[in-house]
Amino acid sequence: MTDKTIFKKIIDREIPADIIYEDAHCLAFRDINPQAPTHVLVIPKKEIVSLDDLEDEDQAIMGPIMLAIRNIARQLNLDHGYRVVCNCGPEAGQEVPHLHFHILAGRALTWPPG
Ligand code: DGP
Repeated sequence: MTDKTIFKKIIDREIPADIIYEDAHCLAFRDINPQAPTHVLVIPKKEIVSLDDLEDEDQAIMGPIMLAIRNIARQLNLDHGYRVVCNCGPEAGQEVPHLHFHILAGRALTWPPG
C-alpha cells in the first residue's frame, strides 16, 4: 500500500491547512509557498495522481471542480483576473502526486511561464 500524499493528509485533516472552500467533490486551501498574493490549490477529494490519470468516470467530478474554481475566484473577489495552472508530470513541475489546480492572482502574471 502506498503512503498517503500530503494532500490526502490535508483531506483527512491529519495535517493543518488554511482551507477556504469545500464541497462534495473538492477542497481548496492556500498554498504553503505562495507564488502570488493569492495562491490557492483546488484538489479533488478523490485520489487522482494527475490530469493524465483521469478516467472517463471522472468527468462527473471535473465539471463541478471547474465551477468550484469559478466560485472560489468570486469568493476571493479576484475581479482583476486570475490564472489557473495544472502541472502534469515531472517536466511540468508537478511535485505532489495528487491532481491539483493552482489559482494565482493579485499581481500581473507573465507569459510564457517558466
Ligand atoms: P506542484 O508543483 O504543481 O505539484 O505544486 C504543489 C504545490 O503544493 C506547491 O506550490 C506547494 C504546495 N504544497 C506542498 N506541500 C504543501 C502543504 O503541506 N500544505 C500546503 N498548503 N501546500 C503545500
